[in-house]
Amino acid sequence: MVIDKNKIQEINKKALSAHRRHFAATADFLTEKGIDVEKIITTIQEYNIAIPSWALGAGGTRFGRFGYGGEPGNLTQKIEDIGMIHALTNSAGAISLHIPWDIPEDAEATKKHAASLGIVFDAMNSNTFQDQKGQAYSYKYGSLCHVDKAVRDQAVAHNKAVIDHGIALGSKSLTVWLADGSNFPGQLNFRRALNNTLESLKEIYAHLPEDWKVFIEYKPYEPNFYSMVIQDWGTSSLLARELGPKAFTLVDLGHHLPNTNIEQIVATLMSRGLLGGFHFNDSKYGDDDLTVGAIKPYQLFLIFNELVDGMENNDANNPIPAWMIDASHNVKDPLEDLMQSIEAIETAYAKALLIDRKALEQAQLDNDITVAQNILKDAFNTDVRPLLTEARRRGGAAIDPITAYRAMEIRKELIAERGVNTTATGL
Ligand code: PSV
Ligand code: MN
Repeated sequence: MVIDKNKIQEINKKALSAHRRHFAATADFLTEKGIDVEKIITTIQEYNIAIPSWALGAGGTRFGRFGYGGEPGNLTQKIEDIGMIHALTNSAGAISLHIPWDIPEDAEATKKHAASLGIVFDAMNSNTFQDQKGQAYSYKYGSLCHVDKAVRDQAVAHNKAVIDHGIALGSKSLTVWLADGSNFPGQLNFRRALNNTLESLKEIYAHLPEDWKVFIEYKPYEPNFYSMVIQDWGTSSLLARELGPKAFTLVDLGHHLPNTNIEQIVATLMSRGLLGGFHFNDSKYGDDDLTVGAIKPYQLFLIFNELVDGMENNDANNPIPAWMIDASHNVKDPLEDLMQSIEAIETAYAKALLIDRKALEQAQLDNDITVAQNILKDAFNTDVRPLLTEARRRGGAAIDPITAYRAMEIRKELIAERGVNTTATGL
């Protein structure tokens, strides 16, 4: 299913005059404060967030899964879904594939199809956390860290194959997340597990084309509950350093112990040129994978404060991070959920762009804590919705994506087209 862009314009008409008034008032207010409104709109208009191919269906927990109806049953339909999100938001022009969940049958045709909807291929994700049909060895006791070289070789070969799929699609990066670890003390020799992992990663790294990057994702627990081989950003960045200039750390917001200061991790990594990518989601307890901004929007804003600061003062030559949503939704329409996440990410980004950085620096140099704190609060408390709406409008997208999505009855059409019981691949 492809959205007729004229329909979006038709629906926009109803909301246009209210938006114009709201936007004019906001733009006046911000311009008076010395803010370059046009620059923020352009930045947001050009911003794209990759959608993971595994987030387009309903997620589940280990207790069960409730299908949503009309879920995409193959990669072509997943790309169509992202095309719709992109048409409505003008911000989802990239897809991130998980292999083997989404092996393209015909890479050239898949690439063409995606391009026709304005979508490029972002990071490729390998999967050595599940056993696949016909696989010679099991990953029950680990993959890249395994004590048996034959298992490690199999996992390395899989990662190389994922890179090859990515090359065919025009991707430029590989994300490696390992479930490797142990459930009980004594199960693993930590040093051996880490060394094996590094040696395996070196082989994968050697397979990367010149212009590719590898992102190493960390996670403190789950599915292993005593230790994870790559448990934190320290371990990840240490591995990246040992691998070479194409290796970076990837921060998934849900992969931290409660109350971790993620914004400080972001600043530290960027200051050393080691932040490669981001997986956005939100959480209250653990790796809850909730809609971005649903629980801790201020934390997200503080993270973007560091991202903007790091991008503007890029002494360490940190690449622009790869942005991706990595959320899951058991009870919400996945497409609506993803659009909510996009809105939350762009809201935090736009607010971070409002921060008066000169004044903040002065307050910091003066040790004026009250003023420093208020500068951040002032930006955070500003309503940036009209700027995001204007960015969407100028990009030909919807003034209000979810209202338009519902007005067009897209889910109903998807169910009619694909059926109620289709299941998208993923977790
Ligand atoms: C693991 O929790 C993770 O965040 C990794 O990025 C995986 O690729 C993804 O989730 C799988 O759903
Ligand atoms: Mn992730």
